[in-house]
Amino acid sequence: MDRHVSRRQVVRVAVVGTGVFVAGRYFTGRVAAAPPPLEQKDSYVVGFPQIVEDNPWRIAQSQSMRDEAAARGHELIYSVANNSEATQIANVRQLIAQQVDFIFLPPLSEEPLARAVLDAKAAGIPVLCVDRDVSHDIATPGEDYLGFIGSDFYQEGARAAAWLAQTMNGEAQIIQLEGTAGSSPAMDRGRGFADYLKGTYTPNPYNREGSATPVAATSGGFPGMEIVASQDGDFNRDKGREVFEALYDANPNANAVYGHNDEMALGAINALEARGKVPGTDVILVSIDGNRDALQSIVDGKLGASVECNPRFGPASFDILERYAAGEEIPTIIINPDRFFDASNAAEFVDEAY
Ligand code: GYE
Repeated sequence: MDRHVSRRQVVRVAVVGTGVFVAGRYFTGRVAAAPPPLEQKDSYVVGFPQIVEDNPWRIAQSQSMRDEAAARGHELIYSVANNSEATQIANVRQLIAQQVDFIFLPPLSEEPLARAVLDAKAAGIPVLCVDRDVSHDIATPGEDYLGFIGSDFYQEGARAAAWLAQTMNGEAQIIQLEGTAGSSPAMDRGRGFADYLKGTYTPNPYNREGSATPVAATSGGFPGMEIVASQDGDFNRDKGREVFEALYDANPNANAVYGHNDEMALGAINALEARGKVPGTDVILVSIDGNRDALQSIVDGKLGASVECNPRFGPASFDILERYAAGEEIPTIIINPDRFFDASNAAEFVDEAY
């Protein structure tokens, strides 16, 4: 069984018989197998400890959360961790110390931030993971936190692979620019792409209302599609460019790029142009997010395609908070619907992009 499936399907038994400290009181006996409750109020104080603000996706997400909090009369306590796990954990602890009502957590990476989720639970504060998830081996959705809202990253990787395999007629030497190591989108986008090319991709069972054009499983895969080099570019344009330069100089026959986000692919496009290469002709690029620069680059014929990963889910996130407070059962995985942008439609959407 591949790690993707096993990680998502893990079912943990609630801890029984151990003592725990909850909100200043010591309990022995069974730990509640549900996230902390949330009382119904007109106005909440909610925490949003953002990861970083170095790319348009993050800026659009923060803006969506701020706008929605303001529209509904809630107070949003915002911080930014500058891509440091230690800082993001400290920022969660700060929110716990302030006794906020609720935390929307975009976890930088799956494992270290899962511990922060457990800290919030112990303090009686419900958490919803937004845009990235934490490790289910450490924190159990539906028990330790409400769950996850975001995109189906595994499918995003497969959609990028499907477009590239078709565009390259099944033959390519691919450089992969990976997202931040240990983050759920980097892991699942890598695996979805690789599995699709191997012919082992099968859509996630939870992807019911996800994308309008879900890719199907393939049989046999694409043996002529080879990932010749792959490295972490931290979801960042400059780092993506630097990593691409080193990988491309070592693999000058590479003729395709898969970026785990648009920013890194745009960095690779800069590097290619600096080397006198023609992106879109000499090297075909595909990435994920659908930001404005990426759509413009598609219009300009440089980037080939971008799988949408919608960052504007403030409204859906606050809906979940209010439904939870009203006592509704919340699904542990909520997938945003995502579109697909290529030369056929990028011009139409560039103005509304972020
Ligand atoms: O693709 C990227 C951002 O976690 C889904 O993180 C998000 C990703 C997004 O930095 O641009």
